[in-house]
Amino acid sequence: MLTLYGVPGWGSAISEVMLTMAEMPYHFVNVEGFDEPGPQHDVLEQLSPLCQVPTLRLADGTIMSESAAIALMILDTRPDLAPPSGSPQRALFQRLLIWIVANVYPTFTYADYPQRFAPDAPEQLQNSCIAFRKTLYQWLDRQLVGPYALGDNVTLLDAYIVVMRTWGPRAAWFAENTPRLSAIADHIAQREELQAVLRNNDILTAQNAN
Ligand SMILES: N[C@@H](CCC(=O)N[C@@H](CS)C(=O)NCC(=O)O)C(=O)O
Repeated sequence: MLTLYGVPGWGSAISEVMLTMAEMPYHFVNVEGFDEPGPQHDVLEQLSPLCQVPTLRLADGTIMSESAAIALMILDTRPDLAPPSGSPQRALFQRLLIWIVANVYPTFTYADYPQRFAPDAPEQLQNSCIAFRKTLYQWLDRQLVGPYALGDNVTLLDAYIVVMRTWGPRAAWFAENTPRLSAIADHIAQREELQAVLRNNDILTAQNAN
């Protein structure tokens, strides 16, 4: 059995959505508060030195971190959750998977913990990360196809879209500035098999999220 360490609504939700799409059962361990000193931090740090969620322990005890690495691992058993090898959509899938974790995700690392990285100018760092993130999402919006991120078929990339749309700058901003991304997130959020996992992570449709 897989064990996923996370916090409802946080980055672990991306992995939860992926595992649910892939019909891979997992046990969820809530490590809320892990980003402050304390027992949850100690548990997670022992597993993964960066102390981030998602962190996944495989059945044999192997530790996986990094949402994109977890996606690639899932594709080993569920290749149908990405476009076929050799297709142009496959290249876009690979590009956007890495692009999101390499560019968008770090804006959260720095903006959520600015004091850690710029103790003399935390507000400046936070503001510039948030502004930069908006430009990234606007570029991403232009790459997306619809009704799912890459067209007619759901892929693991859609897990990022439906979860990240609920994070800053929040659903109302996405609806106004990145309408394609917003519509895709709405479309994914309607999938029957995802209802429980989305509810457990407080991931609502745009109508409800602020
Ligand atoms: N590159 C990682 C980023 C994971 C990440 O930044 N997770 C956030 C929560 S959404 C976190 O654990 N932040 C705590 C920290 O960075 O100290 C991934 O793609 O999984």
